[in-house]
Amino acid sequence: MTQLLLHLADFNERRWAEGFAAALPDLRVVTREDAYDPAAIDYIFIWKPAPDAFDGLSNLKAVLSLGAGADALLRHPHLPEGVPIVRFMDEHLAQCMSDYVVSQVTMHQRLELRFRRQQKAREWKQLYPAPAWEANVGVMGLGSLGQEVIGNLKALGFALRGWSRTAKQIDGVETFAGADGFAPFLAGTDILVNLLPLTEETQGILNYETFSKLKQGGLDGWGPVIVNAGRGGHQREADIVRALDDGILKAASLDVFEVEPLPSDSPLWDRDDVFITPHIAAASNEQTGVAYFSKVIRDHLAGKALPNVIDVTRGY
Ligand code: NDP
Ligand code: OXD
Repeated sequence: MTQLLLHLADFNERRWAEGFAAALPDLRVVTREDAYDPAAIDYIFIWKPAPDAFDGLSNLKAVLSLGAGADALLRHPHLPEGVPIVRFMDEHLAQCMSDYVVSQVTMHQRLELRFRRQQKAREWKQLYPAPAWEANVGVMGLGSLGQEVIGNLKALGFALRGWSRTAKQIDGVETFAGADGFAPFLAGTDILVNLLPLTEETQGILNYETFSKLKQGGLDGWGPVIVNAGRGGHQREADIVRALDDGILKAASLDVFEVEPLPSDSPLWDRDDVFITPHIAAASNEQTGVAYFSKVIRDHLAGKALPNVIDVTRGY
C-alpha cells in the first residue's frame, strides 16, 4: 500500500493528515506520532524539516513541499539525492500574495504612511497622491507569483517593470534580465517589490547598494520604497535602517525577516516608516493544499509527470 508521511512544523499536522486520508482513501497517511516503517514511505509532505526528517526514508518517490519557496528544504543536509521535490503553488496562494502586494503598493502610492503621521500629529495638510500610472512598480521575480501580481497591478493602471534571471516578454511591462539588467531596472523604480526565490545569487540582494540605485524623488518625493514578500534572507535589515535614516529609502513594507519571529529588540518595530507583517502574505491553505497534493500523488501513481518540480542545481 502506498504511504504518505506528514512532517509539518508550525501547522496542524494531524488536521492536514485527516484531510489527506479523506482525499486519498487508498493510501495510508501517517504522521510522525504514528508507528510506521520509514523504508515503506513513498511520499513525504514537509515544512520546516527537523534534522532527522529523512532518516530511513530509503524508497521515497517524491518530496512534497508545503511551501512555495523550498529554500530551507534545499539547505537540509540530508535531503535525499535524486528524489524530485514538488513545491506548492495554486490560485489561492497566488491570489493572497497578489492581495498583499497590491495593498502595500497602493498604500505607498496613496502616501498613506505620510497621512498616518499627519493624523497622529493632528496636522491638516493637503497632499495629492500621483495617479497609479505615475507610480513605477518594479517587480523582482517574474515567476508564478510575480506574474500574478503584475497582472493585477496592471489592471489598476500602475506603470510596471520586471526583472528576472532569463529574459521575458510580458505585455505592457518593461522587462529586464540578469546582472546587466539590474541597475537599469532599479533606476526607473519607485516601488520595488521582491518576489524572488532565496538562492545563493539572490541572498542579501535588498542591500544599501541596491537601494542607492533606485529612482529618487518619485511618488511626490515619498519614493523610493520597498515591499519584501520573498524571504528574510533577501534583505539586510541594518542596510534598510541606514537607507531609511539617510533618506535614500522613504518606507518599507516587510513580511519576512532575517530572523523569524522578528526579535523584540529589532529597531524595525518602532519605525513609522516600516510596515511589518509576520510572514502572512500568502500562507498555504489547508483545503486547497490537500486538493493540490492529492492530485499530484494520484497523477504520479497513474504515471503522469510531477508539476512544479524544483530544479535543485538552479536553487528554485
Ligand atoms: P518562481 O520559481 O515561480 O519564480 C521565480 C522568479 O525569480 C523567476 O522569474 C526567476 O527567473 C526569478 N529569479 C530567480 N533567480 C533570479 C536571479 N538570480 N536574478 C533574477 N531573477 C531571478 O517563484 P514564485 O513566484 O512561485 O515564488 C517566489 C518566492 O516567493 C518563493 O520562492 C518564496 O520564497 C516566496 N513566497 C513568500 C510567501 C510569503 O508568504 N511571504 C508565500 C509564498 C512564496 P526566471 O523566470 O528567469 O527563471
Ligand atoms: C511559502 C511561504 O514559501 O509561506 O509558501 O513562505
